[in-house]
Amino acid sequence: MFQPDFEAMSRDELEALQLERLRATLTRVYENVPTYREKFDTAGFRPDALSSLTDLATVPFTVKDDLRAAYPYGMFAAPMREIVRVHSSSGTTGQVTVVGYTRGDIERWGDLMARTLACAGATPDDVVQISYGYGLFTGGLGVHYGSERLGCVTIPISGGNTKRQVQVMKDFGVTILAATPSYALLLGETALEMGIDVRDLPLRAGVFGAEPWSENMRTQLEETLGVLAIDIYGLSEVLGPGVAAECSEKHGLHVNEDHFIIEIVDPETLQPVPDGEMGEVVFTTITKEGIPVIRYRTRDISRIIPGPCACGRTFRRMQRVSGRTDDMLIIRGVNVFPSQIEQVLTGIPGVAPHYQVVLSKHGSLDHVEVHVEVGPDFAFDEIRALEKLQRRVSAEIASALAISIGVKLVEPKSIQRSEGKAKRVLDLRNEGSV
Ligand code: DLL
Repeated sequence: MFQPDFEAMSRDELEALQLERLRATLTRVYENVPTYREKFDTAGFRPDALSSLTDLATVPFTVKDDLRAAYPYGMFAAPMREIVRVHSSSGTTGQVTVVGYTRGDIERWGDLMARTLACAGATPDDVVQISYGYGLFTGGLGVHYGSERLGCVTIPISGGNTKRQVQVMKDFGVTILAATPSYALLLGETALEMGIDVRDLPLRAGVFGAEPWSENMRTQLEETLGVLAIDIYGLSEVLGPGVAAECSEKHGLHVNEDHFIIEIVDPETLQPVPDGEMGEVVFTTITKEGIPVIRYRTRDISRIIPGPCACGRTFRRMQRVSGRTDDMLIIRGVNVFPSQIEQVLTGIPGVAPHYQVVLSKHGSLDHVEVHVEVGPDFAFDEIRALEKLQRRVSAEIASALAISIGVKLVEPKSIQRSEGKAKRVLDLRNEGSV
């Protein structure tokens, strides 16, 4: 553990610390951010009236639109002269949002990312290749500061130029890879094409996140790269990476609860649900200065895994995020996340872990089809074998997810590879009828 005094705190100590920090944060935003002042006033909530952590449930939520409306700096709670860094979300789902960090925020972020890397067993003897994108995306620089903080050799290679990445991994003696799981897969595939088996290299752990991935994908990555693969989670509005991470037990992600209060709420009623039940993840930051967020609705779906963890960390664990409410497909009434389809596909021999869910219009009806590549050794011109495999894929999806869905097997390498977050859903519904 990087900070055992915090990571293994007793629950009582932790809750006392949370309450103190929460009070300070609520006062800070009330005094400095008009959006919060208005929200709190309208709800009749006064920060000094908060007497226990359960009172948090009476505080209004914050949503992405609040940040958009305050674009670019309107929700900052520190004067601009104290802000030393900004990051921003990609804006693929609308207007971009901007987040700001004070020097103290950057330091704490470094600590939290050092914790994250330590969860993967990293020490100052490690060599960390950071293949998350650098820039306005929080992935690259987030991991970077954590790696330096821990004292690892830090390789700021960013995403892209995949052959060079493989060469660097080999030549520089990389032991830990930080990348999206889809990019890690591409790195492994590219290495094989270059005649390099990553399992023969010193690489021993991967910190993979920034997009949903399945348990079977973990097995594939661990087998093809010869690593311990852990899931790391975060979002720019709350911090970036460093919000939660799996330990080597690989059973849920420890939330850094001394910095973030997690709640799971029913996405319809917005009422908190008991530990163990699925719902939307809501975070309140309690140490951020630049842009604290109060009850921020992430749209990510998860649950708290009840009970202690064998690793000794006392922070509660959240289950891996299977998807976002915005990515959820409703297929004839059944809710499905692309990562659940991935879990099925990656368990079938003969198909490759490269897939896309394609939405189109047939007349006025929505049509859903999964495109998945066959494995590199599959003879694509053997029609019978192809039909057999296709039937198997359809049947396994039907049995696991209780939906019947079109499946199209496609040739190896025909699905676009990603160097960052993979695009799992291709929505062609506005591009005319098929
Ligand atoms: O993706 C921060 C990050 C960088 C996390 C590097 C981990 C590693 P955003 O670009 O703001 O920030 O996207 C945040 O990505 O709300 C989730 O929907 C999704 N996400 C992030 N990590 C995971 C994960 C970064 N481990 C959004 N599993 C979040 C599933 C994830 N989804």
